[in-house]
Amino acid sequence: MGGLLSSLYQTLMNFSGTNARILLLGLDAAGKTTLLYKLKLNETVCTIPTIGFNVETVEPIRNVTFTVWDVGGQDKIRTLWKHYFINTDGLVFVVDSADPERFVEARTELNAILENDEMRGVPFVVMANKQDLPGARRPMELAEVLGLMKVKGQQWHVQGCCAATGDGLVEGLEVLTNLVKQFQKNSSA
Ligand code: G3D
Ligand code: MG
Repeated sequence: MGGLLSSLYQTLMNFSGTNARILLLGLDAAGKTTLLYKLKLNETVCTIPTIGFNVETVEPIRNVTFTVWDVGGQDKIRTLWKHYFINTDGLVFVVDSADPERFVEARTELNAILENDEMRGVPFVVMANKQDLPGARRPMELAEVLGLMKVKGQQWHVQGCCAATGDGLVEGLEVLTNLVKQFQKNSSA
């Protein structure tokens, strides 16, 4: 656990100098809260009750802020997301790899997120979560069903992980850190 935490802090340290706003999104039950707790980001979680959906914000760690909410289900509230997309530097999209019945829904929601002007060019990492469960789809298979190969104009990576044990979390965030740094450099150029 100490190892996981120190690698996370090492990774987030790479952001130093710049502030980064990271969104952590996914369908309900994908594993977002588990992931936050595993990374010990729970202590500072505060919930902002919002009409239609609850937004959690994690206090900045090494200049990095995480904002979290459940996506899915209600088309109507999607218009409310926009406000939270402004100035986003990176997206973590968590998927339950062992729940194929919800892959289409996950794909629809991810596309709805990426379609926003505010998200243009923003890099993202798909966390193919629950790899420990029997029948979990492998990361590349998930990339296929989510239609990631068709994504244009933004960098992405799919990371197999198990939020319950922490496996793969730091690796995924490390990739995101590098993509975000590149994105910030290009945006300021
Ligand atoms: P959410 O915050 O995205 O809605 P949660 O999702 O973090 O609340 O997780 C939903 C359920 O999935 C929880 O189970 C949680 O323990 C489980 N879960 C999360 N990550 C993993 C994982 O990597 N492997 C396995 N096997 N389960 C995981 P409960 O039963 O508490 O609802
Ligand atoms: Mg949750």
